[in-house]
Amino acid sequence: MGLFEGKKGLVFGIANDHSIAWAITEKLYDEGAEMAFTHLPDKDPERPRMERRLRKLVEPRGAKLMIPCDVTKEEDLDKVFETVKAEYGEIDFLLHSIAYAPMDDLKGPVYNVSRDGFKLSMEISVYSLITIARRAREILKPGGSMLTLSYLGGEKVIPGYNVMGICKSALENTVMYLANELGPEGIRVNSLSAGPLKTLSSSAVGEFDVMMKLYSTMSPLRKNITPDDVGKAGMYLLSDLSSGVSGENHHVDSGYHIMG
Ligand code: 0WD
Repeated sequence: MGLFEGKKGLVFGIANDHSIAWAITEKLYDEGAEMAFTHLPDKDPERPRMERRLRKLVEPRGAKLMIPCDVTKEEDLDKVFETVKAEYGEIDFLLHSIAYAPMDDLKGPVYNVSRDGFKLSMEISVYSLITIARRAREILKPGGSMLTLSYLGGEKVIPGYNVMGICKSALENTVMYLANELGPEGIRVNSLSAGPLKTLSSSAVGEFDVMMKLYSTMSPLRKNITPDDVGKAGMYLLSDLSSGVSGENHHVDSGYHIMG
C-alpha cells in the first residue's frame, strides 16, 4: 500500500511538466494520493493554455479538480478552498510552489527595484503562503503538512537572484512563524530549499547557468539535483515520514549550502 493511499491534498504552482510542483506531484501519485490543483487563470477563455497544460499532466493520473487561481485575488482563493472543502471535506497536505517577480525588477540591481515591483513580488511569493495558510488550517487534518519552495538566495547573496532572494528570506521566516502558530493544531509547515532546476520561472533568473555549473563542480555531491531528488524529498516532507519535522528549511541542493 502506498504512503499516500487515502490521502488528499491541494497543489498550487504547476505551470508545466518542468515545474517543481509536478516533480513532487508525480511522486505523490505513485504513492496513491488524490489531489486538487490550481492554475493561473487564462486571459483568453477561448484559448485556455494554462488549464490545458495542467489538465494534460494530471488528468491521466485521475485528477478531477483543476481550479483557476491568481493568488493576488482573495476571491479566487475563496473559490479554491470552497471547492476543495465541498469535494474533499478535509485534506492531509498542501503544496505551495509559487513565486513571481517582474522581469525589470528581478534583473537588478536591488537598489533599483520599483515600489510596485517589490510589492507584487512579495505579495505573490510570500503573502500568498500566509493567506493560503489562513484558509488551509480550516480544512487540514491534525497531522497535516504544508510545504513551500525556497532557494539559497534567501540565506546568502546569489548573483542574479536579487529581489527574489529578499522574498525567499521573508518566505523562510514566514514558515517559522506559521509552524509555531499551526503546530498546536497538529499542522506542520516546512520549506524545501532546492538547488537550481531548469523551469519556466528559473529561466528568468540571470546567472542561472553559472549557478548550475557551480553546483556541479563545487557542491559536496559534485552534481546538479534532478527533479527526482526534489520529488522524493518533497514527498517525505508532505508525508507522515516527517511527522516530527516542522519549521524546517530542508536543503535539497547536493549539499551546496554548506560550502564557504
Ligand atoms: O531552480 C528552480 N527552478 C528553483 C525554484 C530553485 C529553488 C526554488 N524554486 C522555487 C521557485 O521560486 C518557486 O517558489 O520553486 C517554486 C516553483 O518554481 P518552478 O517550478 O521553478 O517554476 P514554475 O514551473 O514556473 O512554477 C511557478 C508558478 C508559475 O508559473 P509561471 O511560470 O506560469 O509564472 O507559480 C505560479 C505559476 O503557475 N504563479 C502563480 N500562481 C497563482 N497566482 C502566480 C499567481 N499570481 N504567479 C505565479
